[in-house]
This record gives sequence, C-alpha cells and structure tokens, in this order.
Amino acid sequence: MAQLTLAIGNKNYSSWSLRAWIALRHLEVAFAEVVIPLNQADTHEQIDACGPSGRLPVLRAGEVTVWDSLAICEYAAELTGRGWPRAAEARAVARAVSAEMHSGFPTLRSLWPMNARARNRRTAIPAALTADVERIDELWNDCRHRFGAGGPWLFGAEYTVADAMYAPVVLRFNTYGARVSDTARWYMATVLEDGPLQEWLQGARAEPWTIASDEVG
Ligand SMILES: N[C@@H](CCC(=O)N[C@@H](CS)C(=O)NCC(=O)O)C(=O)O
Repeated sequence: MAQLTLAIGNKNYSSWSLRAWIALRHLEVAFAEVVIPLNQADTHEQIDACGPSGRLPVLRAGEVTVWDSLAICEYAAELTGRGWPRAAEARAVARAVSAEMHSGFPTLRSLWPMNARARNRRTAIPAALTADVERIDELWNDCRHRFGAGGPWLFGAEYTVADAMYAPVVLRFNTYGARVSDTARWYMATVLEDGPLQEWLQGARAEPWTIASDEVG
C-alpha cells in the first residue's frame, strides 16, 4: 500500500487535525506526519501544496488526496475495517454524533478554542455556550448508557470515529473547566489518559508557536 502522509496544523491549536491524527493512531494505520504551523506568512502556500480546500488536515495516500477530518476518518475505517461499531444501531448513532460534532457546536468552537497545553482558563459562559456543553454532555451520556457497557469509550471496548471527533472537546472542557455530569467526567478521564492523546499533548507542549487569538481566558 502507498505510504500515507498526514498534513496537520499546530498540535496545540488544530482541533480538526487532532481528530484525523488520533483516529489513524487508534486504527493503527501507519503514516508520516507533516506539521504546517497556522497563522504564519507562508501557511496558506504550504496548505495549498497539500490539498485543495485551504484547510488542514489533509491525507495523501499515493495518488489519493483526502481533505477534511471526517473523510480521513472514513478512509481509515475503510482501510482497516474498524472505527465504527459493528452493530447497525450503534453504528448509526456513532455516525449521527460524529456528524453532529463535525457540522455543529459553533459557539463552543469559537468561544473555547482548542488550546491543548492550557489549563485553568476561565471565560464568560453565555447561554449558547451552556447549551452546547449540555448537549454534548447529554450525547456522551446517551452513548455511554446505551452502548458503552463493554468498555471505556463512547461505544464500549472499541475506539470509534465518534471518540476521535470528541477528543478536542474533552481538551476544551479540561482547559476551560466545563461543568459536566459524572458520566461525562469519567469519559473525559478516559480520553485524557489515552496514550495517543498523551503523545499529541507532548507534541503540543513542545511547539514554539503561540496564536494570540486562540489564547482565551
Ligand atoms: N471541515 C474541515 C475543517 C478544517 C479546518 O477548519 N482546519 C483549520 C485548522 S483546525 C484550518 O486549516 N485553518 C486554516 C487556517 O487557519 O489558516 C475538517 O473537518 O477537516
């Protein structure tokens, strides 16, 4: 099979990059990584050399270019036959919660930017942000209670694309001190102790770049 290369943004700030990267790691797909620092004079020139959307992440696999985090997760799931729950109902729900993250929660994403190495940040919490946090708490509870019995992830023993989609949310909740239910806190602990996530955080801490607009709270 062709060598895979994943182009990603800063590990500290690029939440969409984390989703693709951690899915590939958990599905045990071998890949080389290229970090393109965001917010630099040549950032867009570098991104444009990787893919057509002007955004990261981008996966290259020989002649195939896959841009967009969720499409990369799907590609990895097809390569490996893993990444989605096996049971049809659980798989449908996993796809729904993944799509809900991919297309939603704009308030959370703009008011609490991912800042992986930051701790103890506090911001104003308008009602729209509370609503996003509560909805995520609700959907984590729903997945854990309906499908999580066999293990620590949203759908039990196997890490799925849904877990990858919410990994940056766990980092945001951790940075900004979101108030969540016991089930959500327990799920967050699982994510924060995860080996690949720890590896990503180590990379984030080692990066020299700071993006002022994402330093919030
Ligand atoms: N829907 C896309 C969104 C990708 C996206 O917005 N990526 C950001 C980084 S996290 C980006 O490339 N921004 C370009 C820039 O900041 O110049 C996906 O899921 O991959």
